[in-house]
Parts: sequence; structure tokens; C-alpha cells
Amino acid sequence: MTDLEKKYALVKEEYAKLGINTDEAIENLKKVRISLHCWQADDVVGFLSSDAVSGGIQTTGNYPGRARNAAEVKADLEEALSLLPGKYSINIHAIYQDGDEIVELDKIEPKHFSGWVDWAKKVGVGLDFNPTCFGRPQVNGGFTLSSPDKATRDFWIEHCKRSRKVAEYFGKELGITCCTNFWVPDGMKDIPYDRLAYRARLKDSYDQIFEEKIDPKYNIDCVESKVFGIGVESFTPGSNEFYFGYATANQIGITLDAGHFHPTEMISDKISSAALYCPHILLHVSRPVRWDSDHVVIFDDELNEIARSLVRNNIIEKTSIGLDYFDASINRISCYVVGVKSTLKALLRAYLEPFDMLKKLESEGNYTDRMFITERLKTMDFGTVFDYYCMKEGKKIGLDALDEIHRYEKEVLSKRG
Ligand code: RNT
Ligand code: ZN
Repeated sequence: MTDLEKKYALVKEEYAKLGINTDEAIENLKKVRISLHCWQADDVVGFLSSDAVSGGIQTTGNYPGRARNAAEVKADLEEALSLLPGKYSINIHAIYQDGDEIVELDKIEPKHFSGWVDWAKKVGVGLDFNPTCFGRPQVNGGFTLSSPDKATRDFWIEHCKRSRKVAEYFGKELGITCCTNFWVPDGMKDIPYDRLAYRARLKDSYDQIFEEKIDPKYNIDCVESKVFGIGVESFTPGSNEFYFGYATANQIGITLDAGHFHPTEMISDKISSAALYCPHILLHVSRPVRWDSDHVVIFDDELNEIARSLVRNNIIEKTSIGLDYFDASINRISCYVVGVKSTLKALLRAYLEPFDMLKKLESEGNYTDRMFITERLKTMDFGTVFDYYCMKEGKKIGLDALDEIHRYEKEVLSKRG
């Protein structure tokens, strides 16, 4: 028995006193698929132009080793996955085409993403998708689907319609449902006069985009709100109310991004409401710091609350757990590993709660025991359970993973121009 196995045996006994089976918690965690965003590898630049991202979002930092093409993005993702236990889908944007040619966004077809499908089959991952409604000259004065200009709207509507066909192709080819996220950067720096007109146009554009029915076995559509962004501080037509209404009325998925609400609003408290009304929830697990800054996800209180609301409400199955952040100031592989491991740890910790017992205590009004037990849980050694899981999956534990990240940086990343 290794030291870790001995430690695990003791921790397992401690959890058993609370009626929790640690082996079962690990099995539950194994079933969760994480959607890993490709855009951390290259600072959301993509392969369609070499411009920095724009449209209310911004990557800061200049750490060497940014991936510059599909081969490098894939290599970096494979490196990150080699350090991570569990099941994955890779989340790609339309600006990351990987076929024989690269075309304008209103011309994309499944064949322009065939390279991703071949790779996904080889690596054993699913694929998720996003139309890219930002960072292109066709964004007209900051507007896409809600633009007053019909030609602008038509361009983006066409792009979004075609995106759904790419997503359907992913789902069919891989046998894993693709989750497609719609987010537009539309908004105003200063106070608008006619809010309704922008929202009415946005609604009409989506009605056209979602007109064609696609089998949810292959693709699930989700819409993402946002309250503000850089340069769009005063107004976004795609607010929470807009999209919550749209998703509910049309029974499509809702995306909850941790950075897209007023700074004191938490998405962890929105999940249980969304679960009642929307057929699907896509999370954009992110970390806002004073604004929608998209810092690397770490093991903080809100992440733990998000995981708890999924696990104890038993809504993992109707949820896609997508990560959405981009930090260019530190090693990008470590961004992936830290963000995913934090998310997995939070989920594992949530599975290591006696939820039936706590729900019962609460319904009986026994708030004394509820508090005592939830406080006890805070210092239980879930870290050992997580390390044990990584070991069983043949993954490097603790600082050994950091050594590997350093090796890859030295041998691969530092050689990129
Ligand atoms: C922007 C949204 C959106 C993007 C990605 C790249 O604020 O969060 O989801 O981050 O699509
Ligand atoms: Zn997002």
C-alpha cells in the first residue's frame, strides 16, 4: 500500500461516519463531462485573422508560447488532457476552422471543421461549438444580430444558421451531443434611447436562426446573456431578462456565465431557477475580478457553490459544464489544468456531501444539525480523495503535474516565435 492509499483508507472511514461512500463519489465524478474551451490556448485569436479579440472582451498579458495554428492548439489541448482525469468535449469557436480552406463566417460548412472531427475521434473527446459573432469587420458599430442595418443582421444570421449545421455534424459524427452557444457583443457605451427596437430585432434574428429544427440528440442550442462589457457599459440588448425570456418561451438552453451579471450577483443561485424552466443549462465557468475579466477559474467559494447547486439538485444531466476564461499572463497549459482541476475538485466535494440527510434535516426544520454538519464538511479531507482519483486514473498528482508543465514549456512552448 502506498502512503496515498493508506491515507485514502483513513479518509474513507471518516466520510463513512457521515454516511458517504467516497468510492461512489469518485464514480459519480467520472461520469461528468467537462467542456474545455480551445480559446485559452491562443488568447481567443483564432485562425481567421491575427487580430486580438474585441467586442467587450479582452485578453491581457503577453506570456510566450501562444498557439498559432490548429496543430498547436491541438497539441496544447492534448498536453493539458494528459494531466487531467475524466471525460471531455472540446469547445471550439467558428474562427478556429480546420479544413482544406478558411472561409468567411457566412460561408462556413461542416467540411471546414473536419480536421477537428478527425482529431476528436483520435483523442476520444466530443466537440461543442460557438458561432463567433465578434472580432470581425462585419460587426457594425458594435452590433450584430440586433443591428439597425439589415445587411449586417443577415450576415450574422447566416453565420449562426450555418453554425448549427456544423454543430449537428459534430453530434452525428462523434455520437456525443454538441452544445452550441450563442453570444453577441451588441451594446452601447452610453444610454440608449430606443431599447425595445434593439431587443425586438435581436428576437427576430434568433427566431430566424432557430427556425430549422435540429435533433437534440445531435445539437442543443443555448443563449448567453451579458449585462455589460468594455465599451458597452450602459446597455446590452441581450440582457438576462431578454435571454431568460427567450430560452423559456422557446424551450432552448440558457447559458450562465459567472462574469455576466452585476458584480454581486452569483450564478450559483440562478441554476436552480433555470433548471425549472429551461430544457438545458450551459455554464460558462469563469472568474470575474471587478469586471468580466475572465480570470482562470480557481477553487473559490463561488465555484464550490456552483458545483453544489448542480450536484445536490441532481441537474448535472441537463447541464453542460463549459469553462470560459482566457489569461495570457501565465503559462496557458497551467491555466487549463488549474481551471479544470478546480472544477473537478468542487464537483467531487459536492458529491462528498450527505445531501439526502441534509435535505431531510432542513425540511424538518432542524437547522442546528444542518449547520453543524455543513461546517464539519468544510474541513473534511476531500483533497486526498481527489489525489487518489488522479492516481487511479494514472494522472500526475500535485507538483508532479507542474514539473510536466515546465517540461512542456521548455521543450515546446518556448520554441514558438
Ligand atoms: C463573452 C462571452 C463569450 C466568450 C466566448 C469566447 O463575454 O463570455 O462566451 O467569452 O465565446
Ligand atoms: Zn461566456
